[in-house]
Amino acid sequence: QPEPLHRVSLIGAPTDVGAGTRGASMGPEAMRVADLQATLESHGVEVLDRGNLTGPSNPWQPPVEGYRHLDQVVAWNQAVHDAVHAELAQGRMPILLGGDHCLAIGSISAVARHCREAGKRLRVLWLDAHADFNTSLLTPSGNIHGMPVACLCGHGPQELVEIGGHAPALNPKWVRQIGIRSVDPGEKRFVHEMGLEVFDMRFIDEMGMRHTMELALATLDANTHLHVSFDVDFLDPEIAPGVGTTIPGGPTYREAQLCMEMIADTGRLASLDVMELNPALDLRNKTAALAVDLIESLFGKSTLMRAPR
Ligand code: 4U7
Ligand code: MN
Ligand code: MN
Ligand code: MN
Repeated sequence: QPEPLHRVSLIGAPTDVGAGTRGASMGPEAMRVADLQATLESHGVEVLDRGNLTGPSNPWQPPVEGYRHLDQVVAWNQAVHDAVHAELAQGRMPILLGGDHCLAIGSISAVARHCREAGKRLRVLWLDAHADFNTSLLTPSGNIHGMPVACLCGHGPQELVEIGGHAPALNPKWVRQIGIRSVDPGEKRFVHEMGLEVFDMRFIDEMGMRHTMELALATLDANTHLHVSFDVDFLDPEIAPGVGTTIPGGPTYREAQLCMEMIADTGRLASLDVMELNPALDLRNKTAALAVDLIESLFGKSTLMRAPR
């Protein structure tokens, strides 16, 4: 049953070094202001706020050999890796508050390392408008927040690929991508080549969120560590304007809730990233409040139709 869920550690990573728009560095504080800690506590979760990690500032430079800010991205991801791994080693559930999505490299490398050490199977759900599967040769921007899944699967600069001490951190077979609707041409070919399992918006339109999640969550067992990497731009921009890269045609409020509720029902959620929230582009912290609402559903907020567990 869902034992790791009850001891959570919040880790803030206030940086936007991997992004193409400034402002995701303010994401952790916006989620605190939207009452994340008290909201989780109201569901009986023990929450420790570990505060914010520190790292280099954003130098705002053009790409060098296909990467923007590689040194700074490595430093931040090393800090994230160490912090996330330390929580997992203590039997706690880390929630990484981003920060841009390049930090999923450090977070998920730490999760993968923990799973190797603990003999667990790993399943990663990647909730995003984007596949984040670019490489230095494929990227149209050089922004490393468009590359974390490729890096985790072994395709990227050695300093990032090896951050968890074992490369690659992930087998593409362990990943399910959900909500995808913006993939660059070269990236698309590479996603197919690597055999990533993608439930794109067309699939969700045709099959519905319920069937999508049944497939994405199939074959979990009692020994599976479930990691969710939630890029807030997964959500439709009508409900979630506070992100740097809005792509129309995302999940509605209810579709997103159902997605989170079905993850909660598995009882297997053991680590979480909440990334790319950009308060500089938000409206009165509305997107932060929505992110907190959805995180609450991941922790079993239920309506009257289901008996509390
Ligand atoms: B996010 C992009 F070109 N694909 O690589 C790129 F469209 O973490 C966007 O999902 C990446 O928000 C978006 O720069 C990264 C672009
Ligand atoms: Mn995205
Ligand atoms: Mn992303
Ligand atoms: Mn983004």
